[in-house]
Amino acid sequence: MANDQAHDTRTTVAEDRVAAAVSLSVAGVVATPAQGALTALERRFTSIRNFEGTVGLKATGADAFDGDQGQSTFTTEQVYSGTTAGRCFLRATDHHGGFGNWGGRFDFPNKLLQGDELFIRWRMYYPAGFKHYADQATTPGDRIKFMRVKSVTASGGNAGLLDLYWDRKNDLVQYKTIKEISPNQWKNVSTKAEFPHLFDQWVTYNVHYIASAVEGEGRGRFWRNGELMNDIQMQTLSSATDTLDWIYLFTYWNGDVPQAQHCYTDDWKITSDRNETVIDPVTGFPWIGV
Ligand SMILES: [Ca+2]
Repeated sequence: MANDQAHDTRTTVAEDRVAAAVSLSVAGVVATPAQGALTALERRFTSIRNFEGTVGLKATGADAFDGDQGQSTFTTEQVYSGTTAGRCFLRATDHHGGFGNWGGRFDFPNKLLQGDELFIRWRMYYPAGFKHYADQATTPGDRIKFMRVKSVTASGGNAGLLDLYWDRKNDLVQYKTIKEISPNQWKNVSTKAEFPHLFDQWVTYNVHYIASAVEGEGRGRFWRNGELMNDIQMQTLSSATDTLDWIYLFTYWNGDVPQAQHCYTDDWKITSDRNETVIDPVTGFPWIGV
């Protein structure tokens, strides 16, 4: 099929990957509106968070995190768009998780149900020396929870999170995705060789989820800087009656903090409405775009 990455040598042949990513910004490569709509009309929403705010104050409000922002502030140190961005800060003393100190939460205006879909595009900046892993001496093997979609049961209980992870420092895999359930459903997204961490530059991520408790119907697609990392058939809900309710950026360091450090975030777009997306000209998949 035309939309199958396996048949698109622009993204499956290693030497074509750089050219494919570059081609997205070349004039003449025009993305067209995405076709079809999965999310029911009454559950379509779009949320923009550009982290415009008063420098030094907590990064919370209608243009930033809705809560759990902890130590996150508005800053001009690094800015992707507008005049400020969000600065996420982690203390060396934030051991054993430090929930609520790291990153923050974006609420959805409404719950998303099985069969609905979710598109997310955001920017991150990691200064040189930033460590994407837990302290290996005290908590060997711990992966870091990066971008997390909260799942809730019909009665309001915790149904586990749908997470994008940074994998272990010494693992060949770089990004992993998991649907927390019993047992957890793990999938590899990309390797360190293909997608090494980037520093002192803005990095753009795109994710597309289709919500389903059926692995063959659920979907996770992941891009970095316009390059498709993976297109995965995956279970994105634990139960067909669960919902997707909000997003965490970090919020929890999965093990001991290796050092005091910070990174930046800006220019979030979160939508369940395919009308807010276009077709990625390289893969043929719908996305928000770079
Ligand atoms: Ca901004």
